[in-house]
Amino acid sequence: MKSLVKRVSATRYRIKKCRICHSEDLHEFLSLGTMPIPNGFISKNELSRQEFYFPLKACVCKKCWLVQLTHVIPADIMFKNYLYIPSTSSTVVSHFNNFADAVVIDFNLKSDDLVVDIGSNDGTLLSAFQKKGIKVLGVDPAENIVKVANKAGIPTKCAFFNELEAEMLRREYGEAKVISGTNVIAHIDNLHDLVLGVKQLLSDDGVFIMEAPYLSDLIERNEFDTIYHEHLSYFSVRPLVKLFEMYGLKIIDIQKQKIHGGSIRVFATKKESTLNVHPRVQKFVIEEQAKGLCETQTYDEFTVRVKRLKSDLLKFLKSLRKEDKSVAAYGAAAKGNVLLNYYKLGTEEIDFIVDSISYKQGKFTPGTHIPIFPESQLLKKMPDYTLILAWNFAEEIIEKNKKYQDAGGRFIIPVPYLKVI
Ligand code: DWN
Repeated sequence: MKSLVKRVSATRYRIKKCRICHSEDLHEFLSLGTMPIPNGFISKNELSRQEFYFPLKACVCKKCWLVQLTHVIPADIMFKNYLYIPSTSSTVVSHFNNFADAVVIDFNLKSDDLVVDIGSNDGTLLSAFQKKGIKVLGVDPAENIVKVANKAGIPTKCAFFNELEAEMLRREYGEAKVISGTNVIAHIDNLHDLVLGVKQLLSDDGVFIMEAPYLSDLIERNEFDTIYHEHLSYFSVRPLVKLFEMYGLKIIDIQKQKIHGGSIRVFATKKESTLNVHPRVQKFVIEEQAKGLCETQTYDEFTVRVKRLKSDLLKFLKSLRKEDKSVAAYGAAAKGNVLLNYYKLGTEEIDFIVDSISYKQGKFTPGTHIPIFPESQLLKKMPDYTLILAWNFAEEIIEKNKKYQDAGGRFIIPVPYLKVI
């Protein structure tokens, strides 16, 4: 039977230089093989169609120490019909409410101040600001989700944010007191165009606040499955300092966040801003050096741990099969699809996945073709074990599935280490 897998050649979309400092001295340290776009869930009638597999590898720039993917898949392939809605998770909603509370107080926002959110998705973060009487504007390229946001009363422009777009937004809406970007900056290839756009739109006393998974946590907690085609960059502080300085911006504060397996919230202003630089900014840079984030060995050792994590889980699942135990999964997350494809886990090993997002229910996982059902099916089908693919929400998921555990069901957590509870 003709293979349904269409592997895109390894030379296509390969980068030649670092996206921040343009050095060609890139050290490749991790290969997760080739796999479909991790948010590319497929419907039943697409199961017999060819799927494109793209290389998934990571490298580190030996000049500015930015970790980045070796291949950049064009944004229009990735984001046209994007299936990620943050508002389904109470963890995310409360995280964004706290974000807005803190920013309104810390930067003394007034009702005529404008907050612009880059990659605003369904407007979950902006609605938290809007509820406080702050003017908001979203910018997001995913047509399907922009419709949802506008319908919910969050003014949102369907566009990619860059310098040209920023200039048009400034002309139409005026300068922004706050520009935010949560889990989106890592998705942007041309970071120089992004920073120029921020500079274009931000008021002189304004602040740019970006939040992204933190490289230090990713490496320390073996979070290999957060490395996927959407996430082009994996940030530590050092390369961000360099990027902002190129365009007359300065980092004034950095705050650690627990969300998504460990993130950093970075605050940057124009260098003329009177806002003080918090001493902990320098502390982050020093700590990153001490943790070896500027040494290639750190990344090679990470890959050794990732391979061990894979063999541990595969051995465990094999032992469960020998005992005739049934196994399902929880959370059809993009990271979950990375793990399933890298581990080559399909319907032989995983019977089904349950997920809270209605868009995903009734669909199948890309590459591995595992059916996705509503969460209620977990108790109905009662698999002996359930692999939590959305391990970043393990607490919330386990909390709401006490009945499954009381009935004898057990959860498997795959990251940072294999754990069965
Ligand atoms: O950067 C990104 C991160 C922040 O979120 C985006 N590129 C895409 C996305 O990554 P993801 O797909 O790994 O998302 P999550 O939010 O980590 O995955 C959660 C999945 O789990 C969602 O499909 C919803 C589902 N879920 C569930 O079924 N029950 C989540 C919770 C909390 C639940 O209780």
